[in-house]
Amino acid sequence: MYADIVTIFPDYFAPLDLSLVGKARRAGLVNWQVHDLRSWTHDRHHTVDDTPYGGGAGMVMKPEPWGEALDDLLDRAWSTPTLIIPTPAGEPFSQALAYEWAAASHVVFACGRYEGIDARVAQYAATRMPVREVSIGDYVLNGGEVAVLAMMEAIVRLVPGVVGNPESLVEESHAVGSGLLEYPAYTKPVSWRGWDVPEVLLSGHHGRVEAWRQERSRERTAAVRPDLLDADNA
Ligand code: 6GU
Repeated sequence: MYADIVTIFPDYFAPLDLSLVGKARRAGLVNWQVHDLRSWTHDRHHTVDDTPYGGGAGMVMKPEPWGEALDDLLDRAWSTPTLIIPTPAGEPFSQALAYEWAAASHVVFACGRYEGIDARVAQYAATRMPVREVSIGDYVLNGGEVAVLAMMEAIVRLVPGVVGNPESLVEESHAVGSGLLEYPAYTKPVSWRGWDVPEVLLSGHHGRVEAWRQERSRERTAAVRPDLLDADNA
């Protein structure tokens, strides 16, 4: 999995070199390059935005630097990448998309700022590569950078070899596949500040443990995400 990340704030992506994701890069399992959109401008002030046609508040990112950036990245690519445009107006990002892009050889993230990127950029891009506009939730961020950090973490941990014990992904994908939220976890000590670890987890009885965990998953899902029960039923 190789990613090009285009942004006007390259510094946002320094934390990708930390922890599991940074380790995966150093191990050669994934790689990415961060590009400053302003390197595709030609004016003295490296202008990337302008006022919106039709009026309204805020600024819109100009199409020209984006067009040149995409052309350059496509010229350098050995195969056709997927363009991912983070926007609160996009389709929901999901574990399924994370799996899809973890298996992709090349993705390009286009981080918009202000009120977004001139809509013709996505139209042009779609003539040259698959384009996905995606949102990470129903709230508004100032730009796509933080969304790309979240998506990169979700994607990279699914690249084969990145997570040490693939069993943990299997368990998790069961949780995702079942459409239920994760059950609560406990570790030592068995008694802490008057709260005890649920007896069943100490029983060593695998079947009872599984049944208890599934009950807790259903309970939690019903409490905070009833939409998931409706969607999946059971
Ligand atoms: Cl992907 N971008 C921005 N700017 N805001 C968001 C988002 C993305 N997802 C949720 N809010």
